[in-house]
Amino acid sequence: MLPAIAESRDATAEQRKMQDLFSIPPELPDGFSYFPDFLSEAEEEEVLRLIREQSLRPMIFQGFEARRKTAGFGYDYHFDSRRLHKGKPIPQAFLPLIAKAGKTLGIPPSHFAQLLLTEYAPGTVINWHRDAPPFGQIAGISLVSDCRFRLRPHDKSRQTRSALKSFTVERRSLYLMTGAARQDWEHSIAPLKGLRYSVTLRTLRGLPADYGIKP
Ligand SMILES: O=C(O)CCC(=O)C(=O)O
Repeated sequence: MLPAIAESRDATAEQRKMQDLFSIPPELPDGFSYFPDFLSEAEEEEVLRLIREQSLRPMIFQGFEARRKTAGFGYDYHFDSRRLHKGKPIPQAFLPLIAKAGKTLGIPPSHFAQLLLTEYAPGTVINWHRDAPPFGQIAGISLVSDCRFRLRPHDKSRQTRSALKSFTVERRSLYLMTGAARQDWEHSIAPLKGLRYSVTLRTLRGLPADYGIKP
């Protein structure tokens, strides 16, 4: 009995070591920042309540209905006309969340020109893409479920298996993509295990800082 117990203890220690090894986040590209526990549980509930007050509609992307629902505010990019359009103003109720994200990221809240609310049904993916060209920095807040976030170089010749970064983005976390992570890398989300919501905040490139929200 004793050796078996010792063996099973060893196995557990070994497993823990392996888990630790796999939970070490991969080295992320320059410009990707991650803030776990950005929201408390109570704040997450409050943001969910605000999202549920909005009417999210199935997203149409290049003529097809995607399996996610969205509601966008502020500036939006239309892929057909390849132009930015000014939509409904960002609801005041989201200002405290935007201010908190801005404070954490060192971005003045007025620089955020778009607020995008997204609901992902279980099983939904986001395919490989870079965000639309007029947008600058991209911040994402995750709610309800974790997701498997992936990054790969945009340059096809560098899209090797070993260049792929795959890591968990937890519920209640905040991430930022700027610089190389925004420009030289693409991102995607693996099929979601559960319902997930995200709040995406985008700045615009090269415009004065008076186009965004007014605190
Ligand atoms: O939900 C997210 O965190 C990512 C959203 C995204 O990549 C997008 O809307 O382009």
